[in-house]
Amino acid sequence: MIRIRTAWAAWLSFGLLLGLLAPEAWAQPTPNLLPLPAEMRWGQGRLSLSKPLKLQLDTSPDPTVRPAARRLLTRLQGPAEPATGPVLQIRYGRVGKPEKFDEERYSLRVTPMGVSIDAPTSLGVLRALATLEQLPIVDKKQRYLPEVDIQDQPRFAWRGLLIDAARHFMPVAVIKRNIDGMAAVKLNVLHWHLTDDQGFRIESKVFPRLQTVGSTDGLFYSQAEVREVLAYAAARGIRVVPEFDMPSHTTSWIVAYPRLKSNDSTYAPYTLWRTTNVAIDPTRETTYTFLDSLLTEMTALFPDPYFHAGGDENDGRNWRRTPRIVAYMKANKMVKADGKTVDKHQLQTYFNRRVLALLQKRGKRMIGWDEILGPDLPKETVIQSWRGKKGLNDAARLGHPVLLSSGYYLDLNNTAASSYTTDPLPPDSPLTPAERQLVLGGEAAMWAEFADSVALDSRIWPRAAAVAERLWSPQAATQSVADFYRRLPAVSAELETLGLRHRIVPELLLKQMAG
Ligand code: CP6
Repeated sequence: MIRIRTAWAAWLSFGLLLGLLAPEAWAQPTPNLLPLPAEMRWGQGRLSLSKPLKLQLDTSPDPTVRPAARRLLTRLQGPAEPATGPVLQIRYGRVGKPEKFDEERYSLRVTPMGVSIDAPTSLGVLRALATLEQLPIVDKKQRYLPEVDIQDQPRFAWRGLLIDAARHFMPVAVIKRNIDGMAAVKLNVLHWHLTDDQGFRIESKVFPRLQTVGSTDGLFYSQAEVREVLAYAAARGIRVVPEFDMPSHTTSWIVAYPRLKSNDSTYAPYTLWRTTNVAIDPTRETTYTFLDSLLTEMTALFPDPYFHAGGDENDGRNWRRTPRIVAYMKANKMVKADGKTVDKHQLQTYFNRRVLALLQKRGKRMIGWDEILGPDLPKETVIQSWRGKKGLNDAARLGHPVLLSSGYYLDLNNTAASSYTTDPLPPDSPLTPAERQLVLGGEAAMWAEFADSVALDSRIWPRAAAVAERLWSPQAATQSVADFYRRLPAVSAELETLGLRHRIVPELLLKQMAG
């Protein structure tokens, strides 16, 4: 007994002595995780990756989990499936449904013996795998996972990326690799901007002129390609919300089907930058018969419960210059307080309500840009705020679920730091606790007037990672811009390996430096 105690004490004092002499020598480097997990505790042990991990997943009611784990292991250690060795054990409770904002919580533990992932839903497992991908440390040619215990969950349920595929068409392969990038930083909603003045980029079987005449370069997604993208995203726990932008931003629709137009002005040829302020005619019943057929087709194609109907940047000029529409506004008392001046906003609200009814009939919740906000707008409509923080606060005060995009516009070439410090709910937010509950999250936005499919990746990455961390990680742990920039190169390198080319090629850089 005494001898054991003595041995213990000896070892203890030896350990303490070493600890006192060189604490840093014993602290191993920690990986640069991004987004930062909610809680993590680093240990001193390590799990060498010289022996490949064996996947242990006993039953998997969600068919996405095993392929996701295999993809991760292939990226970590190659395609070998060893029969023995340290184990990656995955356990989860039930199938997670991204479209239901199901739980994304997970715990991830690495010990010298193996790795274990536990989560209430399969969605949590997918997020844990994204963290695991960022864990390996390379040390004097040895690769290992540091011992760690991570408990993680997102701050906001809606962490989106808007990709404008209308101004410049973005091929399926480009969309897919950006979905991979999203998964790497735990973004979970692809907002696919499919139509705009310059092009209608999705096949309609009911109104085929939309894509054949409405896309001057003939580039659009077939419905089979759309399904392929939806499956690819779903396998990564990512929702896809399509946007059909109306009543404005619809030159392509009107060129294809002139019966939608408001007046008889001739339409300027397409330009990438500025188009005339056209809007489809909200006063004719034929407009709604058209939309009913189109939305029936498109809501069946996209399974997500949310559907984006645009609503931005309609200045009303096109309506005010059309005598028939002005007469309609007067006849329906859509006038300002003076009782005389027509109020296009009331007509837009009327249009929104009609579109909302068409979407609700198909079981969808409507999203619109912040211009559609008004006292008569039904509360279930989700508002996406892009013109400023005010839109977000106004919408929440009026009882609407709301998303922040103002401050997250990647195409404006703002810095990652400016996105990083933009918080949907900063400590000084004027919203009440009940109003705060309505803030679902936010979306980075990549408008593509000035970016084609080659430039796209380098405009989105790595800056979208700033929005990803802002929306996933706890507020208190993410107040240092410097620490964010310190961790960013690691995720940037990870994104490069996913095919998202955004770094300056080192050889070129060296040549430039050499003059
Ligand atoms: N396209 C569409 C755009 C923008 C919007 N809608 C936009 C406006 C201003 C800025 C960036 C983008 N290019 N359809 C507004 C939501 Cl600064």
